[in-house]
Amino acid sequence: MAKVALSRPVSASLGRCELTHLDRVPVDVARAQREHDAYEEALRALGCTVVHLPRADDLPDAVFVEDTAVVVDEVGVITRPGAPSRRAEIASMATVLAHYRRLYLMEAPATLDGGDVLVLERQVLVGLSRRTNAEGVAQLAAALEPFGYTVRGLPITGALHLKTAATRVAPGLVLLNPAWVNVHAFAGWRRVEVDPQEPWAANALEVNGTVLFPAGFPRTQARLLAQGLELQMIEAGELAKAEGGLTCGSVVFEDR
Ligand code: CIR
Repeated sequence: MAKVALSRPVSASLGRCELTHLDRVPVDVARAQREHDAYEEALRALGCTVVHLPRADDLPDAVFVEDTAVVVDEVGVITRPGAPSRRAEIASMATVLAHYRRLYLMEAPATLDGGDVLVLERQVLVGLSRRTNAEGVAQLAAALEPFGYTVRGLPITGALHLKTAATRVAPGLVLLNPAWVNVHAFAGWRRVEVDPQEPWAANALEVNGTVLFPAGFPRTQARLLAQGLELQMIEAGELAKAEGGLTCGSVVFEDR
C-alpha cells in the first residue's frame, strides 16, 4: 500500500542540537544533508512518497521529525516534546499531518517524544525516558485506546529514547539492546539482540519489507541477515553526532 514519509531538511543550526549521551563534536551540516537526501531516496525506492515539512533553520533538531508525531491508521498524535527547545517544531508538523489524519494534540504537563513510541501491531510500548513522562503515556493512551490499542510505559535507562534501544524489524520480530531495555517487555515477540560491541545498532527502520540499517555495525548486520531479513545500508554517521538514528528522520504511515 502507498506510504507517506514526512521529512524535513537538516537545519543550518544542527551543530547546536540537544545532546544527552554524546559529547558535542563539530557537525558537517552539508554532509548531514547528503546523508538525509540518500535516506529520503531510499524511502522513495521502497514506495514512499516523501513529503517535506518546511525548513526550520533556527530549530537545530527539526530534522528529527519522528519526535513530534505518532501516527497510526486511525489518528495522528501531535506530541509535546520533552526538550523545551524542540516544542516549536510541532506547529508545522500539525499543519502537514492534518492533511492525512484527524489530530489529537497533547497538552502540558504531558511530555512525549515520538522516539519513545514503539508500535507493535496493537500493542504500543512507550519509553519513560528523560523526554517522556507518565502523563505523556496517559495522553497517548487516551488518544489510541479508543481504537483498540493498548499503551504501556516502560522505564528506559542508558538510551535517549525507547527506539534507540528497540525497533520492530519484521512482523513479530524486534531488534533490541538488552542492556538498555527489559527484554521481558517483549514477551510474545521474537527477538534479535544487537552485538554487545555495537550498543547503538538497535535503531532500524522497516519499510515495506526492507530494513533500513545504519552502516558501521557489521556484527549486528550479520545477525539480521541470519534472520533472512532484506537489509539496505544507510550512511548516518553525521546525523548520529546529533544523537539521531534512522527512525528519527521521518514519520512513515499509510496514505489513506
Ligand atoms: C535530541 O536530543 O532531541 C536530538 N538531538 C536527537 C533526537 C533523536 N530522535 C530520536 O531518536 N527519535
